[in-house]
Amino acid sequence: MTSTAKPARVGVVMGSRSDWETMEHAAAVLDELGIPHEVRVVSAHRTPDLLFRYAEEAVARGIEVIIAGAGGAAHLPGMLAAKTRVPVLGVPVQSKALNGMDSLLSIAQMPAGIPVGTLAIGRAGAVNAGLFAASVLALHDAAIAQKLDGFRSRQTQAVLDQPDPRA
Ligand code: RP5
Repeated sequence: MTSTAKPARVGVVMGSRSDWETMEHAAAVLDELGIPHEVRVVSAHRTPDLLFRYAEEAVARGIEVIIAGAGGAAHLPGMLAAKTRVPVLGVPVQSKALNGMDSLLSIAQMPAGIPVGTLAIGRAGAVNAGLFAASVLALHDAAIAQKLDGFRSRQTQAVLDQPDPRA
């Protein structure tokens, strides 16, 4: 699925359909900023060959950032990063057993040489991964830069407009 007819520039991937509840927040940010993206389930453990293929083809397909969400033994972001130079942003999904601490540590504790940019656990991490991807694209895309600046201004104004938390 792509958000528009244009080729995807960001890949939003996740280890399981059950991660969509979290990862839809990354896709929503990309939609809001008009960034063409695709959404895929790619499991490090259940579909390892697909994972390798996705990572190996990413550069040639024009994917500029990969956002990868996974929970528990969250190997997906690290393994993608191992197989492509496309920047990988990892979103730790909040697991039931350990509240996402397992996901966070699995994603963050990469060995030197293969970086994954690790975001916060859960929805905040997914939202920020979308915004981070937008920031990367905005470095060389004036239209995205303008949309991102607008998003940030509106967010700031919304806080300033409601200074009383009881209102
Ligand atoms: C991980 O295992 C997925 O990223 C997901 O967060 C977790 C549980 O997957 P399901 O059992 O819900 O498919 O690989």
